[in-house]
Amino acid sequence: MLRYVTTNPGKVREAEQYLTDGSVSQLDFDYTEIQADDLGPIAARGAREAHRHADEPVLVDDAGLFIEGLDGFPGPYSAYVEETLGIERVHEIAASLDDRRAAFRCTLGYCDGDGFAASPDPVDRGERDAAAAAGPETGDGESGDDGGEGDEETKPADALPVKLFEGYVPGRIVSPRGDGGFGYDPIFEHDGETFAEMDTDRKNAVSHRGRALSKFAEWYADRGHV
Ligand code: ITT
Ligand code: NA
Repeated sequence: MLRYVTTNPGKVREAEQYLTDGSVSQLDFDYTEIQADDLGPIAARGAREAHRHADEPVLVDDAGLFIEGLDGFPGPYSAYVEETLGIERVHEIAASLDDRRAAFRCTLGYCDGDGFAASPDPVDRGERDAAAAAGPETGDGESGDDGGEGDEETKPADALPVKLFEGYVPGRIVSPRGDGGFGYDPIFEHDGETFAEMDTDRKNAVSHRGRALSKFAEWYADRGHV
């Protein structure tokens, strides 16, 4: 059973469209989010931790809002900033900027504890695409995320490979509109609509999470999973 690891029910609603075969279920587990500039190392560490916790194949989902005029802030700190400042304040800050362009990014981290051994063909097209999209953090022997903190470093499980899948969507920060979605959706406009004005299908068709999930779903199916 594949576990989609998140504490966020909004993410689950979106992921359900891609993980529909009945062999996937949410694991409500709050893995440690290490401090890092990129989402990749956070997702990789989280995937290993969640796999150790669940002892099942896991998919973690780390996302963030990156505002151009703030050099990418809040980025990996998006959850903390949403809790502390709130999205209205984030909008106010962005409204004072000349450049209100922003992007959502999502990084999925998959870890099954056996190096993806289920695959009949380890170098299939999906894996190459994901590797190209996810850059040097991707794939077997993924490294660079371990800053040397904590005793987990020395456990063999830390060498577990994690496969990363990334999704990105450009947009701009606007005053809040709409009541769908979750998180920063009301202040993120793409193609004239905020994400909170879109239903789940429409958001998935263009969103960071939708793109990452469709890459994952293609790769997962290519490896012989239903
Ligand atoms: P988990 O870590 O348990 O999955 P979370 O909500 O803390 O849940 P993240 O750390 O990935 O998830 O979220 C970072 C922040 O970005 C958080 O404030 C979310 O509400 C927000 N966020 C993530 N995806 C989003 C989306 O598609 N639309 C709007 N906001 C989003
Ligand atoms: Na989180």
